[in-house]
Amino acid sequence: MQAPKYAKPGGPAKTAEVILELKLIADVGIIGYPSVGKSSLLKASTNANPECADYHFTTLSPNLGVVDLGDGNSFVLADIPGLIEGAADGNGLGLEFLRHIERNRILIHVLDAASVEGRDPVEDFYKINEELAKYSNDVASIIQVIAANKIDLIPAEPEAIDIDEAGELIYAEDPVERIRKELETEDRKVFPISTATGKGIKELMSFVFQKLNEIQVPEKIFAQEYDPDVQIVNGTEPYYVTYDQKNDEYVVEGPRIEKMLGYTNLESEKGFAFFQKFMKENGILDELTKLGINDGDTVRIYGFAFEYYK
Ligand SMILES: Nc1nc2c(ncn2[C@@H]2O[C@H](COP(=O)(O)OP(=O)(O)OP(=O)(O)O)[C@@H](O)[C@H]2O)c(=O)[nH]1
Ligand SMILES: [Mg+2]
Repeated sequence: MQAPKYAKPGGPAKTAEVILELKLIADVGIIGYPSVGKSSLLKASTNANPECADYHFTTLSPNLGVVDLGDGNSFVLADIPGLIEGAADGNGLGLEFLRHIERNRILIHVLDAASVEGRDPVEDFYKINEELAKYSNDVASIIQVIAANKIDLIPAEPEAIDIDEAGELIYAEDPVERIRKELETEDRKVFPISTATGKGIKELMSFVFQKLNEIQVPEKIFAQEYDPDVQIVNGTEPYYVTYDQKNDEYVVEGPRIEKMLGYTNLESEKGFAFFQKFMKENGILDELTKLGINDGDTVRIYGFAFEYYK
């Protein structure tokens, strides 16, 4: 037979106003300037169907998809809204969505290698990383893999951009080569891709998957941000700790204590443990010590009497 092991005696209702903040949990996040093709990459590599369009901030909230590499190998990929210079100060959509990538183990940083909008992808890379660093060191230190996107728009033949004094044509450096030269390191690989043709995506995702398996990330334990017991019970209402000479008892009373008793079943182990924590955190034990309490003395809390032991 099952019987409840823990019950509270009931007391005045408690109310609390809470704001819940959703944090997506994905293994890998896609970041980058607006319109570089982040959503297109999610679409091309997963079953997700996010909106993709040639205007900035098409994506207004994060999208998730599963990259399935076959043989049961898969990982979760999140595409987040575009970031721009000054995002840390609220420019564009700000950094509001970066909380979603806090728990990512790898970030795919998408660059527009074809400079469709005239920006320099290498500069974009540095600018966005600056914003990440302003947001948090943790996010800035997540491993990044660079996806040099839109390679279908890079002319196959090198483009003549100038002519030198001897009348020889000067050719533009291949943008992918330039990105490699400027940004590739041993820990930061560059993958030329096209979400339009699908080129390079498989290689990128296989690498990311392999990297995910390689990196030994210490299990991140996130601090509890909100403890309803502490928030609600450790209130600001007064309590009083006095010594009652006539009965040789220490008396603890007041609205804060009454409220706590309403929530706590002192006869259960869990309830009693909570009660002890409450006594300590609210400074009641300190007050008793100040009054000179000794081991074995009696503490009366409304209908309950306890023997005090340090
Ligand atoms: N030719 C070509 N166009 C691409 C490629 N990848 C993306 N695009 C186009 O670029 C535009 C922007 O793509 P999105 O995927 O919406 O870009 P995003 O980075 O998600 O943009 P935001 O959500 O606004 O930050 C769309 O018109 C895409 O069709 C590519 O590899 N080649
Ligand atoms: Mg998008």
